[in-house]
Amino acid sequence: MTVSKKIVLLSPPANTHRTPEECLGLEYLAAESIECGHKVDYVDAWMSEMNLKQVGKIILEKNPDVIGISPSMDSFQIVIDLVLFLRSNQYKGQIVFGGIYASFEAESLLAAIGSQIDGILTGEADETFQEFLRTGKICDVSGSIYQYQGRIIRNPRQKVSDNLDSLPLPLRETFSLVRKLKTPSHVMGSRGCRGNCSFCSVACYQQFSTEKRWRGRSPKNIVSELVDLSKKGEDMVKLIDDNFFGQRDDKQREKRFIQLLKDSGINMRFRLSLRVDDVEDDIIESFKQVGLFAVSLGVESFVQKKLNDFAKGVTVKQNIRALEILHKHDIYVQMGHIMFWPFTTMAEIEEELLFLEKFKWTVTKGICTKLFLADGTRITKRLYSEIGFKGKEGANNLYEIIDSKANNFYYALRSWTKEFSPLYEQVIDPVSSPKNVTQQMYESFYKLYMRLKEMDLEVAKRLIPYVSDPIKLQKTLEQLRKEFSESLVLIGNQTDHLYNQAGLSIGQCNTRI
Ligand code: B12
Ligand code: SF4
Repeated sequence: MTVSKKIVLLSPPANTHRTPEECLGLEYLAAESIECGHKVDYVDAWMSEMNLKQVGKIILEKNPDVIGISPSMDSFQIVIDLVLFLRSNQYKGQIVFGGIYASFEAESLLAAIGSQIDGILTGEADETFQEFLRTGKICDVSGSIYQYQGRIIRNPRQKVSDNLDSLPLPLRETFSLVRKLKTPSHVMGSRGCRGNCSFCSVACYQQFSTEKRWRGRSPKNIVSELVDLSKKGEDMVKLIDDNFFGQRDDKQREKRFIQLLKDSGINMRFRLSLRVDDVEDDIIESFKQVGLFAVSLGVESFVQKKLNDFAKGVTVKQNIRALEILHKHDIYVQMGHIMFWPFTTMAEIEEELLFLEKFKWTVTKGICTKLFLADGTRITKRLYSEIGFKGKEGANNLYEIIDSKANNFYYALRSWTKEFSPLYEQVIDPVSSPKNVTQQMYESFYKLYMRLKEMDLEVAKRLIPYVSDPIKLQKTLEQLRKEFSESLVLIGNQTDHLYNQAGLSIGQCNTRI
């Protein structure tokens, strides 16, 4: 017989200005724990804009047997401070971490507070978290990493179920907050990705739990969740899958999904992520008919050599074709694009800029995008041995660009982008998150975003002639700042106005005890 435990599951406050979104992973664990007879208090401190003191107080009052926390890159330090606060206030229960960040950063988390927590449950924890609640001993649970007598112990990998339909639906206790913050509800249609790009954490995160690259829920199971959400009043969802189109089965799964969604009669806008080799004219058209309005698309580069280095498994031609199809169907595209990596050259930058200009209607988080080197990925391992790193910031290993002209260009562009990054984030967030605002409001934000993008492209073009001369680069930057300052103030005012009209607010940083 299972002993019922009192659990707090916590999505911690985060040190970021982006607007908070729900933590679906914890919502699954909450539903699974309730199903197994445990009493769960679900605390989304990020969405409720709690500060650390408030979170600490709530947890101490509840005094649960187990606390499960999902730290992120932006909450790493906060979570450490919270654990120390709880322990110094005589909290004696068990504490476990899990999720992607904790799995990859297990060693640094254990180095910081290994003696204060039970440990980390890596990878998908639908079964292992229940096992931990049952046994109470992290050393008996597969896939755990913990500290024992000062040493770090890694238990062998767990086995996860391939049948995602058997999972209970996630707990939606934060639904009213989701609606208040105007973020679409998150829905998971699959886990993993059939791609295996060298820089991607998703592909290697799967390896904590399974050999399989991709596992999908059945269309029926997904649509029944969408219908449930619609009955609650939801009209926009973000399918958080990294690759909604997982299988190579002639799109049978997707076609069935479209049919069932049509039959359900619900009215739901949605956004999903896909690979460029999944983009086909007819399927995009059918998806649009049932509510698809935006996609996140991993293009990454318009230089074939870079695509090969990133193991994207696609060609520049396929990238172009996918973008053209999506544009033809008026789908907003949030395009993953990586301008800089250690081996970037000026010739490549000029090539990329030509395509960024051609596809300037895509949404990118600025144009000064640099390859993120998370631990665990193949490219991080390769570059560590080839070039070494300068240090680490969050989950990102830091490096220089080897070509000096490309490096000068990067720093100049970064200095331009950094100065306006709060404005950038404010303008882009409703478009890229996306926010659940009217289509008309979405378009207004998009237009403002386009003005920033055009400015960026212009700045890049004007900096290029001076890449071998840092002094001239600086002077040109100053001149550009002066030239664009009035327009930026105007965009800022218009953005504030739109935020007011749409009832949106900017994320707060509530990270101090
Ligand atoms: C939705 C999402 C977000 C959302 C919501 C985050 C949240 N609160 O959960 C938003 C948009 C806010 C977001 C922001 C960011 N994200 Co994000 N995000 C995702 C995405 C697409 C899906 C996550 C998800 O819901 N998965 C579905 C659920 C069911 O799975 P899960 O979360 O993995 O949970 C399972 C296990 O991990 C585990 N688990 C999770 N938590 C816990 C806790 C405990 C105690 C235990 C035991 C187990 C456990 O059990 C769960 C069930 O099996 C992932 C990609 C991915 N596939 O994971 C990227 C991803 C996690 N994000 C990423 C990044 C980089 C970011 C940002 C830093 C981006 C940025 N530059 O701003 C920010 C960080 C901000 C923040 N504070 O989180 C990277 C992480 C890379 C890395 N190595 O760390 C990913 C992998 C995307 C990618 N392809 O690179 N993100
Ligand atoms: S296609 Fe996207 S999600 Fe899949 S492995 Fe590549 S980068 Fe990761």
